[in-house]
Amino acid sequence: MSYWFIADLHLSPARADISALFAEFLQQLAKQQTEAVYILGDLVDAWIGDDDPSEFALQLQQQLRQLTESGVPVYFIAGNRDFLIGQQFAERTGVQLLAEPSVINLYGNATLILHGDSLCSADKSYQRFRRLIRSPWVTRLLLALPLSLRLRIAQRLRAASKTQRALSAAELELMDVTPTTVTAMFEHYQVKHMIHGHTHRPAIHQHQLTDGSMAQRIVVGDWYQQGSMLKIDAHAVELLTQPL
Ligand SMILES: [Mn+2]
Repeated sequence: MSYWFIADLHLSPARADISALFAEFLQQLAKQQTEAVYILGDLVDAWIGDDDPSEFALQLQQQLRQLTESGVPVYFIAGNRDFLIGQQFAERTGVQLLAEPSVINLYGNATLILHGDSLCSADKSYQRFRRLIRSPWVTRLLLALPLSLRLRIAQRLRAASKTQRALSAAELELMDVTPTTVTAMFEHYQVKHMIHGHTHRPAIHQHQLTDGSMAQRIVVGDWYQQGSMLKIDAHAVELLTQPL
């Protein structure tokens, strides 16, 4: 039996190739010995609300439904692109929404799971924006906007992310996790294992905590040029990729 972790798929109507690979991946999971699947945020490039009637949104929810109906538990932690995924989505798909961060038990190891943007604390202006946009009253306000307006906002966001210029070394640094914040998270939640996405830098890192003990942080990769997944079973921890 294996646990699977994925993040940063950024599924969108503009990338049918990624959606096809994701659909195939879900079908594979239904056929294998899958203990559970954890989606650690940014499943989609933009989510405007569970009332989105688009073919893209409906198809995605159907595909997830098929997997949960096959008996595989699927859990979701929101990222910075899809925090408007809500209760209706959960009911339609059978996917269980988890609070961020959550602690899960993987073969006796208490493991902190989160999207990861909260770890990038050097970027102060982003963290201010995050606190604002993720506050419950802003979420309510966003969802109260007419669907047509939310669609236009999502289109703008998608267009903006497509025209990203090359980033400077300093900007890239800001977009990675802040080591002191990582250490603080390990110690606050009293765990030695952490799994997250967001930075699009798949790797297994070791961190020394202030008491000298070691902790492990696994970063799950994105799905821009390939499928990326983390597979954990009783014997191995593997970061895998699948070609588009
Ligand atoms: Mn993200």
